[in-house]
Amino acid sequence: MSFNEKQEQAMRRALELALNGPVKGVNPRVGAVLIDQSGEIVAEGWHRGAGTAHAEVAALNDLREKLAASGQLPTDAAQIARGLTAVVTLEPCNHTGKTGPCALALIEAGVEKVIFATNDPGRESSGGANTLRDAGITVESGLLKADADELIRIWVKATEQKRPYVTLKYGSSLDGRSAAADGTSKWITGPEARRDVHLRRTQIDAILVGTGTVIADDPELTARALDGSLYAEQPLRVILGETEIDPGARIFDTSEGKAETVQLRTRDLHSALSRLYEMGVRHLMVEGGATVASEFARHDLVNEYLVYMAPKLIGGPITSLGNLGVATIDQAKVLEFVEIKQLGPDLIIRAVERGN
Ligand code: AOF
Ligand code: ZN
Repeated sequence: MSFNEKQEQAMRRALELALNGPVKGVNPRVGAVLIDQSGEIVAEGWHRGAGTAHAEVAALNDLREKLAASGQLPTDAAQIARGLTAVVTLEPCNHTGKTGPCALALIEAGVEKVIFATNDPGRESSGGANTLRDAGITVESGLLKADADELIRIWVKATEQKRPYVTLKYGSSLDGRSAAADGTSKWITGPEARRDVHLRRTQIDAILVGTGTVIADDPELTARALDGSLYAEQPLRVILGETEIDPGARIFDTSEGKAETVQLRTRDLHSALSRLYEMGVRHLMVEGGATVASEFARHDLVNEYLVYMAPKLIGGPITSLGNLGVATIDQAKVLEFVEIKQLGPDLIIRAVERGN
């Protein structure tokens, strides 16, 4: 295998390591490996979530432990990575946040070269590449960039837009209805779709519904298996709107590992999203009802539509979305499908606004 192929293999390993990190939270998933001059991996690390060591530091710690275990720790213990190359999925950070700057840690450890896949979009944290170059380290970027970008797609979008990435989720009949004329709507889609919704709830930071939905449906808004048992990962529950909610509502029940619930007493979606971002929410799932869902869509605050479509026809007046501010067909919101899959009898459709 050529040296270039070994570098690419090292980056693939770093991408794989990154997947060990949490899918949600304020920090991205990042993986790092250290390779020697023949391209062999000598140490590995990944970021385990906000407040813990960054991937590069985790890899340096791994190296230190391995050297110590084999009695090879150099006398100048600071320079443990002399001559090694760091292969990282994200540009090493340049700032002191909850942890120190990775660029500095790599410089101090004596690495010779740094290869990273994609840039850090954070305004404060970016600039690591330049710091490394200024210290005389060879820096290359762009190796397997597309894979690294896909891995942190949601986090990057949220960071750039300074508000949570919004997934708007709704269930719908083939003809775009969410309920029958009498308002009944339970189980339009089947158990496979329901299971999928609940699994996705474990992968997001927060789930939002309007006060109307809380009053009408008294939902629990937890992430549960089909047998009703709670998953370990639960999203923060968010109620949007000014109407007072009965403190006895199921959404306020925090027993048995159920998440906290907050009510944002505002109708201003921008301020609601800013507050959620400040609270650490990077991926928000908006689950209804139709009024809240339509408001998010109308204000172009939806990054991704997640539709569970049942092969049923309901007809009548109760549609999944209401007024979107589309007065004439030229104003229709044009989306593109990025995923279509059959789940039992139903379809799951993911769509994004073009260029979003
Ligand atoms: C890296 N390696 O493994 C990660 C990075 O508050 P802190 O100190 O944890 O810094 C968080 C920021 O650092 C985060 O917003 C992102 O820009 C970057 N994440 N950088 O060099 C890592 N997780
Ligand atoms: Zn860092």
